[in-house]
Amino acid sequence: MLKRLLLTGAAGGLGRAIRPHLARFAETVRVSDIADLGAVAPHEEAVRCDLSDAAAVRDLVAGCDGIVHLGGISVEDKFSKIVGANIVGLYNLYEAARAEGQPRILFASSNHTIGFYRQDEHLDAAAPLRPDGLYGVSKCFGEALARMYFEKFGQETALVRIGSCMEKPTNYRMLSTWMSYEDFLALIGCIFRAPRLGCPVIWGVSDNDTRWWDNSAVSYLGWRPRDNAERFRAELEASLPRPAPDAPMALYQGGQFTQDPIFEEK
Ligand code: NAI
Ligand code: 15L
Repeated sequence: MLKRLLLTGAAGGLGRAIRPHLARFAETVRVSDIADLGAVAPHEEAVRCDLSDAAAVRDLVAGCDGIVHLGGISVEDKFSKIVGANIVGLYNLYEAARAEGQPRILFASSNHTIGFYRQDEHLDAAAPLRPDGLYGVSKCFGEALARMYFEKFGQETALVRIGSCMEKPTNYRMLSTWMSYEDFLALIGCIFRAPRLGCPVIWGVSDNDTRWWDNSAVSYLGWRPRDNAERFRAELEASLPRPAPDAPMALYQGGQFTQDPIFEEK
């Protein structure tokens, strides 16, 4: 059991979904976001914080023995927005962790680090990066930064390349990329309980029949995802036309993100 687990990005979609369940892993949960955090439970502490503010992030991390780092820009956006939250913000988090006893970190990386692979390719953690936009590039930076802090200082991080973590798959691609909230929570438990973590890449995906990613390199963590997106196939087929075989949604692992432009600064 952790003493104090920090959850960044607690006001976001994924943060809101897992927040009520984190008392499983820690006596106190410090929830943080730049946005309003809503009602605070008795086992929680709420801290409004902009990840690009180094001094505030140092205070945020102080006293925590684990961090689930979800905060940041989560889709393609202007470079200036991505830089503040995902580049400067990540550096601030790792410098704070270095100064505050090196709490273990779960970094929410993304499948958009490898989005330009085709959907008929199967990947393990050794596959070279193929980001599909500036957002994906920022997650590649995050993985590289975490790896450097591991090699140089022994800071442990789980680099979780999340596929699509939401209540249920909402398109055909997500039958391959979906991860259930329960499987993610089980993964969080394995990451913080492992006697030795290191700095592994972990594919954040449920046990979907049509998944593309191989987690055998991290079997030592004991994570066995239980959900399978296949149970939603009939519902999807009844409600959504299948994309054309040459559409980006059907061709690339990153789906539509491969088609995003470089957004202009204004
Ligand atoms: P989200 O966009 O709903 O939540 C992100 C949160 O970060 C927001 O509440 C936002 O206010 C906060 N944030 C943004 N900039 C900030 C800043 N400068 N300082 C402090 N907080 C800031 O995203 P979601 O879906 O909840 O994803 C959470 C994390 O997981 C993100 O890092 C995302 O990149 C990653 N991820 C999520 C996937 C998913 O399927 N939900 C898939 C792959 C990665
Ligand atoms: C992500 O990285 C995004 O944060 C999330 O909003 C989803 O779009 C997900 O990837 C996905 O690829 O489905």
